[in-house]
Amino acid sequence: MNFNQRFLSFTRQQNSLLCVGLDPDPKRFPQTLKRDADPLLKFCTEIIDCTKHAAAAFKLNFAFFEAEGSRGYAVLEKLMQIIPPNVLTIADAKRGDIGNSSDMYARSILQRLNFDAVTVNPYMGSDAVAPFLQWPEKGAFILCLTSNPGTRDFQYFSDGQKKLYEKVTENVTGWNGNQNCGLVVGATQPGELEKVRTAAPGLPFLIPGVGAQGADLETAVRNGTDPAGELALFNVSRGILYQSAGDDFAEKAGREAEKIKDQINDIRKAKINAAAN
Ligand code: OMP
Repeated sequence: MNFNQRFLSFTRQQNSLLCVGLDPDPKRFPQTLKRDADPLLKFCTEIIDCTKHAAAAFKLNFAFFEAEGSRGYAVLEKLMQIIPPNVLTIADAKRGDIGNSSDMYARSILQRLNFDAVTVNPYMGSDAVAPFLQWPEKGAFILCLTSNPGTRDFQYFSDGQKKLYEKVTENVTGWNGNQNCGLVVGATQPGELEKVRTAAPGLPFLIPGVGAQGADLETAVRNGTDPAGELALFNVSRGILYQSAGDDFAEKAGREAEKIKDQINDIRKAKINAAAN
């Protein structure tokens, strides 16, 4: 099965378009956890355990693990053993380099660590992205229009005909021979999200920006899903991880994940019903 088919089968099986973002920040860990032998592992393990029923995917942000050095990398490896096989694993590593270097990044993330997908930066072009697409069952979410204020610096640059993010959308559609390309499009720019969805109707989208970055969930789901209300994952990290600073942090995270999953599903249903009427 290619990645894009797997994407649909995971989201359907879990009946969820929620991606739980694992961005574990030790400064925000509950006090009691700080006395644990391995607070990073304990925090992530408990979060995974309490949110896995509501998640279609976990996105592990490498920055938060690499900041802990070799201990953080060891936690990353352990978490890959703990995450259940019915939930997609996305390495948020934003890689991309000359071909032979990208090939090593792809091997380390998609083969050795065995992630299902990785976030990739397309700035260096097709040869930098290609190594991440060599295994059809593994996917690459390519940065298209990001959620941060800095998008204005480059991504909106136009040659008079197309903006850079539109060019990225067009090229990625052309790189999808193995049916394993996806796009990262921020929920913070809902009008553009709708435009990218129209330009790339068959690609899975990874959509961050809901929660701490303040994007509206309803507009993001309406504009980011395909006409069948599918092919999108909505990532929420801080908005789930830090619901409570007490011992009940994982339980509260689980409840919030469940709530967001249900909200997304209600919006999908309303979108499909509105289109049918
Ligand atoms: P929260 O704002 O805490 O939900 O975290 C958002 C997560 O999505 C972080 O891990 C970011 O690194 C990531 N992200 C963005 O916020 N914006 C983007 O445009 C792209 C990403 C990403 O590639 O995941």
